[in-house]
Amino acid sequence: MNSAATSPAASGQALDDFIAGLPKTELHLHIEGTLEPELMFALAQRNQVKLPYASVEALRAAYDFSDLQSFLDLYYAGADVLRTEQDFYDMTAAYIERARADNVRHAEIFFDPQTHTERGIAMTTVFAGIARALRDARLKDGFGSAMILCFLRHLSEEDAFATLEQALPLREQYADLWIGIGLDSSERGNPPEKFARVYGRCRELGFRLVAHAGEEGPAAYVSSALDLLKVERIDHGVRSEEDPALMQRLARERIALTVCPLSNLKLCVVKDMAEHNIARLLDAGLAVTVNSDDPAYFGGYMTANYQAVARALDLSREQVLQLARNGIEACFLPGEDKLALTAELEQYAAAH
Ligand code: ES4
Ligand code: ZN
Repeated sequence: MNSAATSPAASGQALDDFIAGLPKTELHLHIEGTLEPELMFALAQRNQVKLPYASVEALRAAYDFSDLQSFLDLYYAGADVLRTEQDFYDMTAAYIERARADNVRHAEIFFDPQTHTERGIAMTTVFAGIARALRDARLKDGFGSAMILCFLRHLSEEDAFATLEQALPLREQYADLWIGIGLDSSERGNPPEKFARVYGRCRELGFRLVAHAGEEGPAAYVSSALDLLKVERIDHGVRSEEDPALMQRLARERIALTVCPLSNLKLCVVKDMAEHNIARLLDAGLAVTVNSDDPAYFGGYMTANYQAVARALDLSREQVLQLARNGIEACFLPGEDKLALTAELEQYAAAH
């Protein structure tokens, strides 16, 4: 073995390789946020939709965000190319290919029906396209997945109720996939309490509940998502650190945070990856997980997210492994499936 093998650069490479092969779960992924510019242009052409960008390069160059809203404006505009069931299928199939390459074993996928039904796309079109791709992937090689329907928090609770009513007739047909409800879009000024009644209804209906909170909004939104919406996981949640009592509660109750490092960097939630608090959250005993959010817009899928934080924060192999363990613990699979995934993870760690 030459001396380079023990240099910091070489050990960084070894950890990058360990991360690449690690069996992963993905718990915070907006399917509309996986639409790569190339596919967006192809769908625009197929559907004769005019995009306000001359080229793939010009579109990519526009991915320079200052905050959540500056991103959401582009994300909703980009989703306009999605018109047919095949469009939703192609987008989802492309995501699955990327996820497989990153050794993702199970993905719990957000989708935003209001983004589409508002444009006159039928609820059935959205469900059918996404679900067909997920079912094909399951049959092909056991790629595991679930669907989490998200309400857009910048719209009214009444609108969320109407969306739920439109989706419920499809519940039985998609019972193998549609397991949960989430809450996304513009956080500030749209606190969890705005959706307390519709979450109460979703809870009665037996859905698993999650919500975005503490991304741009304050730690108080994390607390109210737990107390008023009764969610089981918090999406993002990085601002929980501002409330020590909340931190203790999250640690004690092992309430998972689905953290998205590259998203936080691109949306200026953190100035520099070296300032990301994920290692501190982990050290405080929280069930933090690594996820990719809107990978087509934020510059990387699962492996890239793990590698970015591992490098910037100089994470140990054990810390990386704990993040992956947390991802299995926090997912909505039945206990026996979690045990099987954990066994696969521990076997990988023992062999690498
Ligand atoms: C989102 Cl990063 C993020 N935050 C809130 N809502 C979203 N929808 C898609 N990506
Ligand atoms: Zn998100």
